[in-house]
Amino acid sequence: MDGEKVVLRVTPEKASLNPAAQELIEKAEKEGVQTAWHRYLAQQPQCGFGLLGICCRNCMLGPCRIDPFGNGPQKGVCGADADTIVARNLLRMIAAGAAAHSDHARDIVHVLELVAEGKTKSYSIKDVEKLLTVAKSLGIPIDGRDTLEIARDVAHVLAHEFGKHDEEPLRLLLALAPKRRKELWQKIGVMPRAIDREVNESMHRTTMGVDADPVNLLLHGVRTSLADGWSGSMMATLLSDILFGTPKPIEYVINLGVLREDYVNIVVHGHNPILSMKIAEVAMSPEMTELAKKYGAKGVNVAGMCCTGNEVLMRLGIPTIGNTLLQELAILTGAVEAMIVDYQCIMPALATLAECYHTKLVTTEPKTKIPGAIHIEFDPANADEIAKKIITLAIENYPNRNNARVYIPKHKSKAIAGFSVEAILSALGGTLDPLINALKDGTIKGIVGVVGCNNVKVKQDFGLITLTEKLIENDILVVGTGCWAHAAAIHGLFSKEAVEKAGPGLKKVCQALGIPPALHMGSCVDCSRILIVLGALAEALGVDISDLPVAGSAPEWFSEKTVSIGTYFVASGVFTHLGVVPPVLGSKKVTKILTEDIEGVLGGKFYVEPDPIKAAETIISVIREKRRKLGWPV
Ligand code: SF4
Ligand code: MSK
Repeated sequence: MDGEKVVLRVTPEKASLNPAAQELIEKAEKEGVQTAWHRYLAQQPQCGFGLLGICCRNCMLGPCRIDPFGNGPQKGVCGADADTIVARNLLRMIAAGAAAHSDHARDIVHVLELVAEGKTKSYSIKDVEKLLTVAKSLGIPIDGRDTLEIARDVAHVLAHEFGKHDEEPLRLLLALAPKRRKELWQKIGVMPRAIDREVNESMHRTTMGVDADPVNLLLHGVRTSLADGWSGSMMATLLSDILFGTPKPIEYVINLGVLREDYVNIVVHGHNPILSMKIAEVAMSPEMTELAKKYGAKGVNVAGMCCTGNEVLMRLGIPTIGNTLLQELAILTGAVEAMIVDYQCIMPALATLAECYHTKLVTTEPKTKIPGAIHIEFDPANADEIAKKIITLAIENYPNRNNARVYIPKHKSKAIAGFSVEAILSALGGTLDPLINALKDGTIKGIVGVVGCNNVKVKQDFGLITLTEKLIENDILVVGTGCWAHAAAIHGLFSKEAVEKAGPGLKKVCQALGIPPALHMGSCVDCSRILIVLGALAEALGVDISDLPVAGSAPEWFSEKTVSIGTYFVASGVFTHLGVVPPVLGSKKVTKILTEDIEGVLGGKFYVEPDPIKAAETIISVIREKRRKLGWPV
């Protein structure tokens, strides 16, 4: 592997809480194959300057670094100090995360436009009602108009949001964010004007010789993140619902045990449903089943991975492997004929790993090419043909499987997902009132949104599950997205039986509504659904989001996208926990702003705590305090 021998040993029980992952890490060690856990060990010790955020290579006067102990240089060649460097680096992380979510949204806007203009037959409008709601909120006339005409207007208005030049706030944000928040953002000058503009300005401000004021830099980080949460990610969610259907409660099966020995296994990995929904649909066609039989398999089995897995399971109940640290382990089973990827969270290591087995790694996006992978460009105007071509490649690869090297762990769990805002409302009988009443009388103490990722620095799923269990045990409803959702499903928290782990109040509500105590709201862009719920609760109660007994948490985050999510949560007034320390400790000033001062301005702040139990206890006390201030029983 990579010309490197595996000399570092990973203890499976310490690496992951997931027994299926443990079995495959052991297989990796036996077969001399590296995983992210091995490469993490090989990286030790990781760069202390990087961890503290005090290295800068934004120009070639540098690279520069600040001595954290005060014995060496305290300024870069240009004179930037630790505060400036840390704030600039953080802003670049936010911008990258916002860019990822929003570029994903741009691709979906493009498909809606193709559909509206009759330029693709591969996609259609699945949720007309949602299209009309979105059109109305954007001020687009709907009466007596053809659906496709309305769709075209929606696509054009939203496409304009990326690059518009005026100073007006983003229209989706104006339509959907609660009044008090909008007034606050206006007052402090962080209203986002155009999605690309805020990302672009982040890059401009952080290049050498522009913005050196940490507060000014961080405020632009807030503005950029708002362009993501209340517009870019929001757009991705709304348009995915319009094109592929708004999720409803649906059952599915999850964990590495969903791979099937006698089927052609295709894993869809990445983020955008445009590719994965089409692969899932075409793979289930009789034509593809017949072809698979010709090659000796019983059929084609599509399994989801990471957030695109969430997209397909939320709408089709497609079996799912799970979260991001399982991506290499899926190939390690020796039973995956093809892994088909679009973008984000795809480890370049997959290509080398695929070569060790018979797996074909197929990249499909011009912006995601990986040396060693097969590149078949996906074109939404021609989606069915391309999907067929990719699936055929996988089927033809089935005879190359080396059965002697196949090991599929048995572990899999049943789960229930599909809790869009509409599905939650429908479970509540069409109005938020039952939830509001349960919050007010203390049957449910609060709501926490848990998001994002696994990180090799944390035992896989341990932070996510420990925190979630502690919260539900204390009558706090947990909602969430992304890789948290996969962990919660694998460890049984999305099953009906999970109510037994909930406190008495939450248990009563969940039993009455027939829902689990932790709700799967979708992929990482679907954190926008959490914003909608929070906004609706605040408006209904006549308070600000920052007054609500709610919090956010990312116990095992790694991605720049999570930095953007965390920032728009805080900007929306939410107390937000991070379980992995962000690279800001090199500046006392920036650390203090983010974890203390910002609360006085935005009503939310960051709180960093690696121990999930301590984090849950703090979140519980924050929720208790918010309830006390509202005059609700604590
Ligand atoms: Fe060094 Fe300043 Fe250039 Fe950064 S921008 S590398 S601190 S000289
Ligand atoms: S896939 S961003 S590891 S949640 Fe959205 Fe999972 Fe985090 Fe990627």
